[in-house]
Amino acid sequence: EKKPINVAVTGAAGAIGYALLMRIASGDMLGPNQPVNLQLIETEPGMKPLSGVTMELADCAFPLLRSVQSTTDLEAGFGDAGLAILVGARPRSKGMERGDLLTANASIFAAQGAALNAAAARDVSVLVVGNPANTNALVASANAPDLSPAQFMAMTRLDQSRAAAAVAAKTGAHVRDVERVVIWGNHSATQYPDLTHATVRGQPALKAIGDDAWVKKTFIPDVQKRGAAIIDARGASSAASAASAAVDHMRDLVVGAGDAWLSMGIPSDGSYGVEEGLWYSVPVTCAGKGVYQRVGGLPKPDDFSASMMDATRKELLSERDGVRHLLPK
Ligand code: NAX
Repeated sequence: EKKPINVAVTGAAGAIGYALLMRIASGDMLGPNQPVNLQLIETEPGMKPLSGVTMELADCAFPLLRSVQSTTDLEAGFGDAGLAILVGARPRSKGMERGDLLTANASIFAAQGAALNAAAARDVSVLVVGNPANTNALVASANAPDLSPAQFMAMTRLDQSRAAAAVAAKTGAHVRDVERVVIWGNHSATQYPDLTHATVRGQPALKAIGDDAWVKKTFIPDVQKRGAAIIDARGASSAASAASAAVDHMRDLVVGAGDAWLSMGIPSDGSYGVEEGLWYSVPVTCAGKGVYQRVGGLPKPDDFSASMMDATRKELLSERDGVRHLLPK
């Protein structure tokens, strides 16, 4: 039998955690032959609801679930973790300014970066889901000097899937037939969902859609604001779809995804005028075993794309300015 993989999840008692843990434990994320140990991290007030979730995990009698540990201690929770999914974050409360939220969350991710640095497996892959995800990934990595920045990723997979689903609906194709949709930049309303390289059934998506006004006036803003539309309809933010995107991201990273283009927020290498040190979403391919590679050699973006990519870059810069005091010199 395969050796179990240790998967750490923060915010495990939250809405995303509830959906995510079931998918990991059932084998959806790492496959039907891969046992897992769950290492669940919560706040003190989160421990009681978490005990209910772990009762349910036991009651599911998942054949692949080898052990479940629940803790408030970061180093214990991240100990020897091969995969870490950082979901727990402070939600925006009434009257809270965006800057306050940024700082409150950044201090959480500074502590988690330091604990990962101290305790996780040296080849750990860290996926940041909690918002503001890109800047939280930056802060966590900055506090983990012994791990490579490339090991920290911010999740934009949900945005990618939302964009692909919108294109499928528009063209009457199945979502599986929509490829190479790209999310650039921040996981926020400034993100740029880009169809320049996308294909539908192997044909250029922009040609299949044939409606530039729809792309610019409907598709892009709808994808950017999809999270708000779900809150408006459901009275709660997307949870199952966010969990599903995290499962997809980690599965592709660990198992590999051939030549598929997948978007993730990773440390910039300076391309597209994005300064190094920002976590900016770009297309990558995944070879498996935690290895990903940026898609290179793309033609220079046209003026519209360049201005969209620049706007989201500027937002990430200003977020970094807001957390500078938490970045070690
Ligand atoms: P919930 O409020 O339901 O759950 C969050 C959980 O995290 C709570 O149980 C809380 O006790 C715990 N928590 C808070 N601080 C913690 C800490 N320091 N250590 C460990 N646990 C901690 O939120 P949920 O709906 O699950 O959303 C979680 C995060 O995901 C939010 O920041 C949200 O904005 C973000 N999202 C990110 C998405 C993405 O695509 N990157 C999409 C969905 C979601 O909006």
